[in-house]
Amino acid sequence: MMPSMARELPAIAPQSEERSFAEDVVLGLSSEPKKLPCKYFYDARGSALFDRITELDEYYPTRTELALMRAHAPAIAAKIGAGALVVELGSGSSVKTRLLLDELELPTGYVPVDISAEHLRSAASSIAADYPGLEVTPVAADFTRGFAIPKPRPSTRPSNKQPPARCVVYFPGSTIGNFTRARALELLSAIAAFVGADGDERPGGLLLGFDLVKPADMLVRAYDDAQGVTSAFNLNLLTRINRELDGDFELDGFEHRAVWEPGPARMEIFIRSTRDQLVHAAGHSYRFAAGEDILTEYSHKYTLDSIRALAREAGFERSTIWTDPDELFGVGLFQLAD
Ligand code: SAH
Ligand code: AVI
Repeated sequence: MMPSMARELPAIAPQSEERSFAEDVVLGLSSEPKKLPCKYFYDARGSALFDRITELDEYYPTRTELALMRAHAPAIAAKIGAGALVVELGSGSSVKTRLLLDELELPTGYVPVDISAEHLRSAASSIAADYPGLEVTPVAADFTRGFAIPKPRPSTRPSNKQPPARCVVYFPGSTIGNFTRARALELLSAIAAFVGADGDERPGGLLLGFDLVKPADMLVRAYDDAQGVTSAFNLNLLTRINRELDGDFELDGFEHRAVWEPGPARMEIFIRSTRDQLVHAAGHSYRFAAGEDILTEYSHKYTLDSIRALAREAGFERSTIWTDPDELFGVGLFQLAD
């Protein structure tokens, strides 16, 4: 049960889907075609590899979103208003968050939420050290399964001692793209309910980073870089299965593959078996044919119209979107009606 003073983001996955890593691996590798949920990329090494991806020349999303935040954080903060409680989903290293916190007027607290517990703790400590007076409450959770957050302690609130004026969910990085449209709609609808909870002085909003549709060659380069960092990030999932689930994947029998699918407007990321082989993990065995794929990730790309339509369907009636001159990436502030 959630504590009485908590705000709760409900689970977007049905209870029946609350599976452990072992259960997801057995189910996914026994399916036809084989697949694994991308949230399992993020063990400590996976989070470190993702941070290296964000610095690659080919991976335009991070530097473009950072530039958008540098340019527009003052306008975003003015629209959000004073005394906001910032809840960040998939906070990772919390780098972009600093640009937002630097501009917000008297934020009531910062709640980074991430599945990668060790990485989260270190990013949260670093924010707490650099923003004295800001209450930082990390929550190590799978945000698709719902989680509760404590309300900030009265002593750290702005001097008027009022409860948070509004809750803002920050969801940067285009992590929304890793969900199918149906799941993205469920998640955004849950966020709309979360930020519009009763008792707030004014409804809050969602600050969302999303990646835009662009030519295939640029997309494929971003997900199949020359140094092989994205390949290492993808194949690390097999290393994690070997370590945590007593697996015997031979890494030299698998390769990374990144494909642009224009119909659903998404990158599809696979691990391909390069030979016929039998692999064991989590107490089961799995037969792979040469050329057989495991789907490990979708990364959906939006248009300005498609993201506005998704947000509207989720209940956000007002939207302000900022993009870079080349329209590579977008940052949108989606708000409920006053
Ligand atoms: N926000 C950062 C990191 C994006 S990478 C940025 O913009 O650069 C995606 C992040 O989401 C990772 O830190 C990963 O651990 C986290 N994540 C992925 N799926 C998650 C889930 N289901 N629940 C919680 N965190 C998740
Ligand atoms: C976290 N997520 C938004 C990244 C993306 O671009 O879809 C994960 C990633 N996968 C491969 N490279 C980066």
